[in-house]
Amino acid sequence: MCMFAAAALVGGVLGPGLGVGLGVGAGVGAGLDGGAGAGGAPIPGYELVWHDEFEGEELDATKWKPWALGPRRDAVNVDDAARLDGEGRLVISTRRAERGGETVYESGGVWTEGLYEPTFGYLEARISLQTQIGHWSAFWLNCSPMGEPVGDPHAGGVETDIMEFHRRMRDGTAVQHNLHWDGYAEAHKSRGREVSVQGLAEGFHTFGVLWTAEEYVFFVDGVETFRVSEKDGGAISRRAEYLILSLEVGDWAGDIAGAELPDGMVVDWVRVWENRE
Ligand SMILES: [Ca+2]
Repeated sequence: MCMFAAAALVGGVLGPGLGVGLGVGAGVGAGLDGGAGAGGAPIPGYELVWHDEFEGEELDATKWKPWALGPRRDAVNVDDAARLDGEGRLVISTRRAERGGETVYESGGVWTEGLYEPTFGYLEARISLQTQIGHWSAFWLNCSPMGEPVGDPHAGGVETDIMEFHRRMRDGTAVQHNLHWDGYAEAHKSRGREVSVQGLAEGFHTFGVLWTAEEYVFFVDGVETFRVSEKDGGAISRRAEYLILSLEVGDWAGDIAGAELPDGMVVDWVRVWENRE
């Protein structure tokens, strides 16, 4: 998740070069619980090549590692913010803690940097979202450094926010899909859409993206919600990118002081299919 999207959305004003194209949003019908289902290829010709069902007691260190430990926005990321619940799910939480007599917020996430970095595919996660204001959840792809060289997103990569959500998105009834490219400085560009999702607050939903050399197609609960290509003014990464599941604390999501904590997101699985045809 990029700070520019937060700034642009909070202020309601897009700064120079911040072409966040938030559409009016497609309505998504009643979700199919489980989305793409248990390992079935959602796209003809695609095969499941990587997945984590989050079974067991310990996070699989061959697939994931703690994301961005240390100060991050208005929180401190700690490794135990992300843990398995022993019932087949990854739980990522934000909590209050006292450090040196001051209230701090501990949060975090996991990523696959250096462990698994696909180029193209269909990527999907089944997630139950957080309920409180003040922090946002995300399932996203990125690379580092993103945007080098500027002007060549094929090589420089695209931050691909498959799902971002906080309680201030249409009072907690919508999520966003966002793309960011050409880095995070003056050359930064973005495209995105906010989409309403029926029953978003209840239970699990699947969030996916079909990433090809030509376009990104986003899905919620198996229903296409946003499609963007270079012809639409978007950008496409053609380089390896890592997966991230994260919570972040910041004003974009409202004032965390008003949140009942701990609170967070629950991830049932992450699955990646590749085109083997
Ligand atoms: Ca699971």
